[in-house]
Amino acid sequence: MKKFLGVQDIGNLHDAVAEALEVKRNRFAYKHLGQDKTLLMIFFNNSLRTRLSTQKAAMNLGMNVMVLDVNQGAWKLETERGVVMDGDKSEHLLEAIPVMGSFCDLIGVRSFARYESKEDDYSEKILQQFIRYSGKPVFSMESATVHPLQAFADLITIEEHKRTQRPKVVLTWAPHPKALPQAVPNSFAQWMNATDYDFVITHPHGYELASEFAGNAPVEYNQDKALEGADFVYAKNWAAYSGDNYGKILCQDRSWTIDDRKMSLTNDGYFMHCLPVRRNMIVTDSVIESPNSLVIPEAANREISAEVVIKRFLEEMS
Ligand code: AN0
Ligand code: CP
Repeated sequence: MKKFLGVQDIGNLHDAVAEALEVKRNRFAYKHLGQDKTLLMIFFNNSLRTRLSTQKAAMNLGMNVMVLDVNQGAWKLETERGVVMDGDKSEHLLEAIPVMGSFCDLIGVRSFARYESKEDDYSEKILQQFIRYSGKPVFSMESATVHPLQAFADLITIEEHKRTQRPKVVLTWAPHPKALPQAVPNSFAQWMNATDYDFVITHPHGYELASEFAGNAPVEYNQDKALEGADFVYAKNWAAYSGDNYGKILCQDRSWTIDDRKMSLTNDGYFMHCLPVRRNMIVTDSVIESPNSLVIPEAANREISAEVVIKRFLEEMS
């Protein structure tokens, strides 16, 4: 593995989940793999879970870990080539990336969509430059269009809790005061489409995801109907993707908030969200605090998804 961005990079999903469950039972068994190896985690955006879980996973594997918050203490970075750098940016990404690469064996990058250019975001312009110029393997810790470590943790969580072989999993849009990226729903849809689950997407008109991620998953615009008989309800807000509405908020309808009535339509379904979550916008206090809420074990599985991915990188190095 030279990079980890999507479900295509992890190979057989059944094997990946089996490996995750084995790593979870015995998370310090591979400590030798990371000896004298260094992980560099680069954050262009905030994080709680990704930062802690990925560092923990690397430490489980015996690695040294360095974390750089690009916006706190580093030089302000220019990302456009050809710019006359007479403004407030002191360094270009094209020097910064190979310098960073020279101090580590593996790089994780968090860099959200900027919503300045759909083309730049959907070509993963920042992450691709790390892949091209760092000289080291690179993984997404949520980049412009994907959050694969989250989707892998979500899959592990569903596998641990499913009560039928082929559960019904519903990805539902929910309201939020700010425009959020499509990375989490994109990856969730991509990974769910790679399983044999009964996977349904529901959102208001105008929130259609990019077809490369949504695939052939049915889209049901009536949220109540979509939730009928669901075993897992995966809530998330995202901004519009389609056409000129890219990055815009089109709907603030609070009737899409996941509350007890919505959950009563499901098959005693579990509630999932990647966190951080705004209570009583996305989900009510009552639902997130209910015994059917998986948000904490789901977050805890981020350590496991990261450990499997980093372990695979290390195995290729040794
Ligand atoms: C981010 C998002 O929606 O992509 C990170 C989620 C893991 N959330 C916020 O910015 C609040
Ligand atoms: N779910 C997730 O990636 O959380 P953070 O943004 O806190 O890392």
